[in-house]
Amino acid sequence: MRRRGRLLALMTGVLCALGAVAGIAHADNPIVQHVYTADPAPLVHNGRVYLYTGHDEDGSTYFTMKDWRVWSSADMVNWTDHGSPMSLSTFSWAKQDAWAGQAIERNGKFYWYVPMVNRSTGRMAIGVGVADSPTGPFRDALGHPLVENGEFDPTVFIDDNGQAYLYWGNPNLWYVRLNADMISYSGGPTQIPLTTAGFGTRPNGGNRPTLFEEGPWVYKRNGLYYNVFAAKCCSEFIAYSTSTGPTGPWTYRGTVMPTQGSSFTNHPGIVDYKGSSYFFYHNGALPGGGGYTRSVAVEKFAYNADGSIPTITMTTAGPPPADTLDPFVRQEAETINGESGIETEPASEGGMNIGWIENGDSVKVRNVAFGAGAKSFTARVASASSGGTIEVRLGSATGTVVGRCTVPGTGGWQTWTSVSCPVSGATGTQDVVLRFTGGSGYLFNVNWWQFSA
Ligand code: FUB
Repeated sequence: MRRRGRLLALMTGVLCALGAVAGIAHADNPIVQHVYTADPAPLVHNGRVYLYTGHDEDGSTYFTMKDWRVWSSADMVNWTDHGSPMSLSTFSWAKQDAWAGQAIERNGKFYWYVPMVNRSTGRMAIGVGVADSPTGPFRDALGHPLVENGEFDPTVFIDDNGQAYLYWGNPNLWYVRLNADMISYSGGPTQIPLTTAGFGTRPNGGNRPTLFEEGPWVYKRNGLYYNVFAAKCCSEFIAYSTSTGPTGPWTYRGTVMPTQGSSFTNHPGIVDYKGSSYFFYHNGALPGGGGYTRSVAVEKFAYNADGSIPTITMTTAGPPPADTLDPFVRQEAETINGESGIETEPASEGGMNIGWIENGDSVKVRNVAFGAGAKSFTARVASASSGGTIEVRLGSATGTVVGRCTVPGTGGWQTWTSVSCPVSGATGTQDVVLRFTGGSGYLFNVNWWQFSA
């Protein structure tokens, strides 16, 4: 993951072109800026949205994907990096291609359905990881594929009566009825007829007459079943169909997101969260980005009165904050709205920390509710070098400095200590930038931070 030199150089070029100052991007999309992400699958659980993604390797020239990633947010603008709790190595039978999946909760367990190439057959198969927490760690629930027919892109859905369904497919579209244990099924895989009435007409379709390509996302809202999918190839756009039942017949309803965004694939994920609806997708918007180096993004939208989905276009601004961020409770340093130059890694104290910090790097968090004001700032830090300084700035990386904390050398990159410094002038609701300064080379790591009132 230490691709910072290359990405930072690219980032610098783009930021200069945008006229940005001090190296931090003022856009909320893509959601994640320090690694490439693809194939978003959001899940709302206990008041938080968890986002399950794939991970495109740096410099990839194919869908070279070895692990999956988890992110979460309470406000849709600041996203916490939970690292990689599931990878190809979780599945002893998997050879390659950690492609698009989806996670769901049932009875306190989290089931993550993912496609991979089965090393003994050479075909795409769908496995299921299981965990006791939405952030894992996930283990192989079965020790073998749940289902295998050479097709991929599983989406999972539990109907109101408790019947769960797994759908997947490219070039066809399949489903099975999952049993209540979520790791077995009744009956066999069943093909959903791909009719042009159900899935639209592909121009010059040949042996793929309908628009359905891959990436189905099936859910139910106000009694209507939705199947949102990647349409046509290539480049793809996002389209949808609806039905009065979970297995059809489907009626084609049109475009959700037109072809846009420097990636020839796209992939949908939809949730309702804190009273609004959100559409997740991917594009090639990061520096160095493209069809094999993609990034996940999100837009807020509202259903039309008849339940139809409006046409949604990609933005760099993303959605407005769905909530404020509380600075008076511990916040993970890897909870990020925007960054410049940092990477993340597992922290010895648990969770992740930010690292590979050099002079001038920064992390931004949005919509921080200071209220009447903060008096001090504490950060959990570690440094195998001689440390540096954390500047606490308001608004941007060139904004007013309201606090300055000195970070000492601690004798190791995972040898943690807490440092505190006074803060003055941080009141109301503000964006906050932690800007890191010091000498040359890597300065220090940060695990978490917190203000006191
Ligand atoms: O990420 C690999 C593949 O690209 C996914 O499985 C498809 O949906 C497409 O996004």
